[in-house]
Amino acid sequence: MEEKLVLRYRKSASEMKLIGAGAKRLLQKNPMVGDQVWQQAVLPLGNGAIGMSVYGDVPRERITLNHKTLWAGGPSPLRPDYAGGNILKPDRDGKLPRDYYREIRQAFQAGRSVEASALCDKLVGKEEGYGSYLCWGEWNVAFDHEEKIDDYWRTLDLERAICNVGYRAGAIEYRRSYFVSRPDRVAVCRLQAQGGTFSATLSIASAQSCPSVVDGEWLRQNGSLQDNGLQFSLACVCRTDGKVTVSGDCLRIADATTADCFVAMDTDYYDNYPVYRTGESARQLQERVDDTARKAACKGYAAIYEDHIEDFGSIFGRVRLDLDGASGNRTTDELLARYGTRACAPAEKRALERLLFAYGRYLTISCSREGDLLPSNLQGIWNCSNRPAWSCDFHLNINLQMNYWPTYNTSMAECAMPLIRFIDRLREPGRVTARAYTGSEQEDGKPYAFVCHNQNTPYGWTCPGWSFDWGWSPVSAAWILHNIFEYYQYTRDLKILKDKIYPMLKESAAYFRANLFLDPVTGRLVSVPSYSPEHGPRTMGNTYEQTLICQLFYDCIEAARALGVDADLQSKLSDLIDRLNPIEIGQSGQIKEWYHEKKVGKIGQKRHRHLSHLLGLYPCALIDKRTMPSQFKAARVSLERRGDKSTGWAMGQRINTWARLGDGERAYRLIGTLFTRGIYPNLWDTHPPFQIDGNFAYTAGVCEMLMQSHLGEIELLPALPAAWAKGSVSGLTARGAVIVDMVWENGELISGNLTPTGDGKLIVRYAKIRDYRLYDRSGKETPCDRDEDTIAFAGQAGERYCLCPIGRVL
Ligand code: FUC
Repeated sequence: MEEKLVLRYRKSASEMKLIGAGAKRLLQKNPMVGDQVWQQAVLPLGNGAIGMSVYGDVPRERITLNHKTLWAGGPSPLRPDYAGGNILKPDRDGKLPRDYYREIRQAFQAGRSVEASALCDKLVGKEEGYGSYLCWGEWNVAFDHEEKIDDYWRTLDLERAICNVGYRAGAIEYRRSYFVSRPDRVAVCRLQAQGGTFSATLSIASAQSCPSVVDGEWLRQNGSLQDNGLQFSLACVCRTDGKVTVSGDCLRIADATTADCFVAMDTDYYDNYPVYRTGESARQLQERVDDTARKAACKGYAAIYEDHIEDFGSIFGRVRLDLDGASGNRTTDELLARYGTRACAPAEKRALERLLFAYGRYLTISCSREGDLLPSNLQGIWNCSNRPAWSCDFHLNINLQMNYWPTYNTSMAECAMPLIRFIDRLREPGRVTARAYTGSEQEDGKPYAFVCHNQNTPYGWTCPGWSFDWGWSPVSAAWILHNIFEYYQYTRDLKILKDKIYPMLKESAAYFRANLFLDPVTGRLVSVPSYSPEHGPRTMGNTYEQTLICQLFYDCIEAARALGVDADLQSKLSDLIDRLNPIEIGQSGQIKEWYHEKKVGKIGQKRHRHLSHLLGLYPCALIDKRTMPSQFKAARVSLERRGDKSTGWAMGQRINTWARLGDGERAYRLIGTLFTRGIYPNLWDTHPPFQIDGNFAYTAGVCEMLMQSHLGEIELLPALPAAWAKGSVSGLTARGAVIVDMVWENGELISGNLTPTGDGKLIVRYAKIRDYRLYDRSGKETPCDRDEDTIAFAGQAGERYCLCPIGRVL
C-alpha cells in the first residue's frame, strides 16, 4: 500500500537538530542566512496569498504569518519621483541611458570593446524604492500547562494541507491543527484538549510595529507601512466552548476543550500601474477583512475544513507517484539524515524522493493560486524577516522561471495564472524601461515594446538593477515568456493564448526586433551589450541571450500559427532566427558560452552555478538529440565541465538538464547531492539560505526523468535510473494536453496510458516500443505508424490509449 504523503517529526522546530556546524551561531554572523530554526524546521501552509509557518513549540506556540502583498518599496509620498528604478533624466553630461546604449553598441561594433564595456556601467537603475517583501508577524499561543510533556509529534499532511501538533502534558492530551483555506481566505487554528480543559493566551506580534487591539473575542491589527503607506489589516476571531476574555493586547482562552481561531488578513496592494493600490480607505479595508473573518467564524471549523480539503485535493490529487519506497516509520528528519549514509535502505531513499516530489507540488498549490495578484517569490510566500535575502523578490535570470517548472507537467496549470498576470502587468512599466534604455519607440515617440530585467518587485520595477553585472538582462522577459507560452503548450487553451499570451510574446519580440544589431566579427544579429549570468564578461551577444531571443521568436511564430494571424510577422521572425545562430561548439567540444570562447573554462568561472549557455537544451528545446546531435553531445561536455557541486537551485537545474540528456544515472546522482547538501529537515531547499526554487526544480526534474514531451513527441521513461527500477506514476501532463500514466518494473514499461484532451496526431517515443502494442479503452488495437523508437497515431479527445508489451494481457 502506498504510504501517506506526510512529513513527520518528533520534535518541535526549536528543538530540532539543525544542519551545518554551529547553525544557530551562523545567524548572528551573517544575517543573509536567515533565522536558522525558522528556515530549517518550520512547516509551511498557505492558500496562495496567506502563509503560515508553524514551529509547534511547547508550551508556547509560534507561527510566522505572511501575506504575499506585504511589500515595502514602490510609489510613496516619500518618493515622489519613483519610476520603477528607471533613470529618466539626463545626467551631468546631458545624456540619457539610451544615449549610452547607442554609444556602447557603436563602440562594440567598431571593435572598441574596452571602451564599450566601461560604458555599460551607465546602463543601471536607481536602488531607491526597490523595497522588500516583509514579514507580517508572529502568532503566539502560550499554554498554561507545565513545560514537561510526553509523546510529542508534529506532522504536515501534504494531501490535506494541514499541520498537526500533538503531545501529552500530565493527564491531558493536547492537539493543535492548522491550515489556510483558499475558499474562505482565512488561516485557521484549532486548539484542543482531551481528558481535561486548557487555558492559553493568544497574541499576535506585528513585525511592522503595529499594536493589537482586542475587543470581545476579536483581535485586530490595522496599520500602514512607514515606507510606502501600504495599508494592512488583520482580524482574528476566536470561538470556543470555554471562555474568551481580553487580557491587555491578548485574548485569553480559559477552561476550553476546543478553541477555533480564524485569521483574515490583507493589504490595499493592487497591481494597477502606477498607483499600485486598491484605493480603499483604511476603514474599507478593515471592514473587508473583518467581514472575511466573521463569515469564516459563522461557517465554522468543520465546514471550512471540508471545503479546504476538497479545494486543495482537487489539484494535489491529480498526480500520484510510487517509487516502491517505505520509510519504515522513520521521521522525515531521520530519513534525511540517513539518506547519505550506508545505513539508509534503498526503500527509505525512495520514500523520501517520493515525498520531496510531492512537496514541490504541495508548495506550488500553497503559494500560487489562480486569482492571486503576485506569483511566488524566492521563498514562495514564507518569510520571517524584514530583510530577507535578495529582498525575497522576483528574480528573472532563472529563479522565477524555476518556480514554475513543475507547474504544467505535474498538472497544476491554473497555479501559473498569477505568473501570467504579473508579467502582463509589467508591460506598462516595461515600456518605460524600453524607451529609457534603448529608445524602443515609434516615430511619434509612443512606446510599442516592453522589457524587464533581472530583478523585479510588485511595483513595476522593470529597470536594469543598480549594477550592470547582475542587473542588465533584457532576455529575462523572453525567458519568462517561454515559461508562460508553455501554459498554452500544455493546456491548448486558445483563449488565453489569444487574449493574454500572444500579445505579450509579440510585444517582447518587438523589443528584440528593434534591438538586434550586426556583429561584424561573427556576422550574427546580436543583442548588445550582453552579460552571461552572473559571470560576464560584457560582450556583443552571447549564447544565453541569443538562445532566449531565438526561443521567443519560435514561440511567437508557433502562437501566431495556432491563432492563424500575422503571417507577415511569422516570416520576418523566421528570417531573424536564421541570423541569430545561437549555438556554437568550441575547441574542447563544448557548447560555447561566448562566441569568442575557444577552450572551455578559459573565460568566466569554470564551475559557475548558472548553466546559461545550456538553456537551449533545457528548458528550451533548441538542442536535441533528434535535431542537433553534435550540439547535444557538446552539451554533455559543458555539463561535465561545469561540475555537480553547486547551490540548491543549481543542483535542481542540473537534474533537469541531465534528464534532457537522457542520462538518468547522472540525474539521479545529482538527486543524491541535493538530498545531502541542499535540503533542510523541513524539506525546504537551500541555496543557502532557504530558497524555494530548488524545491520546484527537483519536482520538475523527477517528472523530466519519467516523461518528456518537447518537439512534438511524448517520450516515456527517457531517463529512468536503476534505483527507480519499479514504480508508477499517474496524472502527469505532456505538451499537447495529454495526460500520461505509467507503470514500470525492472526498469521497463509495463503499461503507458495516454489520454489526450483534444483530437490530433500523437507521437510516442520509448526505447523498446517495437515490442509494444497500442490499445484503446475497449481493448481494441489502435493502428499506428511505426519508426525505430516511435509510434504515431491519430489521438481522439477523451479516449485512453494503452501501450502494452506484446503478449501482456490488458
Ligand atoms: C540568481 C542567482 C543567485 C541567487 C539569486 C536570488 O541571481 O545567481 O545565486 O539565487 O538569483
